[in-house]
Amino acid sequence: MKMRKRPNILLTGTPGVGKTTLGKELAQRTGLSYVNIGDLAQEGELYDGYDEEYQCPILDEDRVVDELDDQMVDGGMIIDYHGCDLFPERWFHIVFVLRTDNTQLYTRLESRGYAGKKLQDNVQCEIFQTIYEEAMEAYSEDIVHQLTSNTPEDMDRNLEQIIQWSEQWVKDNN
Ligand code: DAT
Repeated sequence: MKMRKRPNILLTGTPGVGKTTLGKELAQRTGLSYVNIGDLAQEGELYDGYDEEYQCPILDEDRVVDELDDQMVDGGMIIDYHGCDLFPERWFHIVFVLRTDNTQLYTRLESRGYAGKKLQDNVQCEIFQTIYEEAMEAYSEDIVHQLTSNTPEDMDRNLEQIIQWSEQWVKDNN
């Protein structure tokens, strides 16, 4: 039996905007597979050097792409990462950039233990809508959508919208 085609979804945005929370719930509700790029890199040690300024390993982007390519070609994947221009454009059928108000984001990142320059830089990343602009450059503008992610109600609404979109995509492509 031929497998039904399923879409690939990218959830991106500044750290703390709610990608992981949304992505995991979405996977449960849709049966799509959720992959957190940070976790994948950690498990496979897909690193290429160390960033002294931010005190974190540097992602080996080529190996991450190689690691996931077969699964992405098969479809049905939800990818979660705080960047988006490292992935091939052909991978995604839709790109969601989650957005959070600065004050809320500050509180969320602070309670995650971020402080000093790391905290400031991440909040600034959101203020300057860096990831949204990155997404608009890396993908066709008509597949890039911003989602407000301030409250649990926002998350419920976002979930419903993505589930509906996904169901429609499956109908249209099978
Ligand atoms: P990310 O994966 O983008 O780094 P996360 O899913 O870990 O973000 O969420 C960061 C924190 O914010 C976490 O404590 C859960 C909370 N959160 C996520 N989405 C939210 C929403 N829509 N409303 C309120 N809190 C939210």
